[in-house]
Amino acid sequence: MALIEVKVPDIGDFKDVAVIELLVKPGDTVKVEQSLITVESDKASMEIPSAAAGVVKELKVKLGDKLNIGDLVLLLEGAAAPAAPAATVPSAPPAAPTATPSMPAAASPVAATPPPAATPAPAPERLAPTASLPQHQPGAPTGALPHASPSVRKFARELGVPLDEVKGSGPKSRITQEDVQAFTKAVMSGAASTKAATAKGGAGGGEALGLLPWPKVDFAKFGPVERKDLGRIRKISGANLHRNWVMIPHVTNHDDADITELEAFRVQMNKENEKSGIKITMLAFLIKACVAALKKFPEFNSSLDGEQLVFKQYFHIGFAADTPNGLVVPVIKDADKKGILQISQEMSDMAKKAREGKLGPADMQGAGFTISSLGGIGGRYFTPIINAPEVAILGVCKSQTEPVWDGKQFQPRLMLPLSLSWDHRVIDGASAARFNAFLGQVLADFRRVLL
Ligand code: CAO
Repeated sequence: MALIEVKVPDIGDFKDVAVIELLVKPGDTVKVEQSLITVESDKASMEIPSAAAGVVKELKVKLGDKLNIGDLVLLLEGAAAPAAPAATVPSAPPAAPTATPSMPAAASPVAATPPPAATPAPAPERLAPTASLPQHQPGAPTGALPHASPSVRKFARELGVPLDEVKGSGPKSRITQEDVQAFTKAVMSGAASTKAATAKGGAGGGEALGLLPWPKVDFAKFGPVERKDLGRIRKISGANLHRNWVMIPHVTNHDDADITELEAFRVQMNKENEKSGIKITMLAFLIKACVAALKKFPEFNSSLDGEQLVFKQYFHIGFAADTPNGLVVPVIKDADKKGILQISQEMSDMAKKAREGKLGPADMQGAGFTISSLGGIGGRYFTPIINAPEVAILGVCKSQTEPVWDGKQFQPRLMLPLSLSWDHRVIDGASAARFNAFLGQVLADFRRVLL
């Protein structure tokens, strides 16, 4: 197979530009115009694209090397003959590296901050006439700019990270992609704040989204008040709910399930099992019905991990439990392998432990899907918030006897309101409607669970 020499193209008047980043390694497959290395002069940095497609055979440069036009960058093994070097300078920046699994590229509070004014500003001076790559231009009117390669700049810009607030850990305090990720994580976890948020008071990070500051009111002006610290569970669940609400594009589909026969069966079973001391609950049936739906629609039992979906082959179902200290979500593990009686018993034990504040971390971990039931309390429909990293949650409210048209006349049927919230990055409305419809069919005729 032909070996192709990839050389430094025409980069204008710049001489002895230093190699500051190697973006490929031997064995990598590269496309035409894919960035191979980043070079930097004392005025600007830019990425050198590949003139041809192929597999990297050998890198001919290392970090710190000084390069000039025509210098050999690497040898490619490939069929395509290289284009003329000058024509290889792309007119648009190459794609930024993908976000790592630990920091999904989803919208986040910091992602919504206005991009740093400096990065998209038109550069007064270009490395090469056709190159639009250089972003780090000390001569730009926006003043001193942080030290980072174009790909890191693009990455930061996409996340809305203000680069001038990121501390660089690379040579000469150069900001690396890892620095941008660490900054984002610190802001997300509340361990750090952007200057924009701090300047405006920082309540809940809303200012970082460009929102008005949280209203500060002297309530005592209007009447007597009492202040109480938020409890530990409320603080933890509040922070989690807030993150999930802001980061997940939620949609909720509402539907109704006819549970007339199922409720009659449940009541009958409870009568027959009175002596066992185990009360069969509607929630136990719902857990089993959801397992059947998750088997049929596996994306509802998945999690986003960077650009991959993780499909779980286990069926661990969380259920929201209201306690005097706040909301907790115990998990019924391997619900597919358990019967209704066992699930009812476990739920009752776990709900008791939850109310007594005795649940351990293991009791609340590993859920692939969650059910939040307000059936014992009331209401019609609501919008449950997805319990990340899950991608869907089912809310159920109080069932009511309603007139349902059977084609000839109205029949009194016991109808259970369902509210399914789902992550639109993973699930579409049609799938959600099918999931609810299937759930309705199973609840209407529980024999379908066996199919
Ligand atoms: N429709 C009508 N009645 C229902 C029902 C429904 N969907 N679900 C339960 N009920 C009835 C039960 O049959 C029971 O009636 P009886 O006492 O006459 O038998 C009564 O309501 C109480 O049920 P329960 O709430 O004790 O039991 P459960 O299995 O339904 O729920 C638990 C257990 C732990 C989920 C519940 O106690 C709880 O904490 N729910 C709140 C969850 C919550 O807060 N979700 C919101 C999260 S978002 O903030």
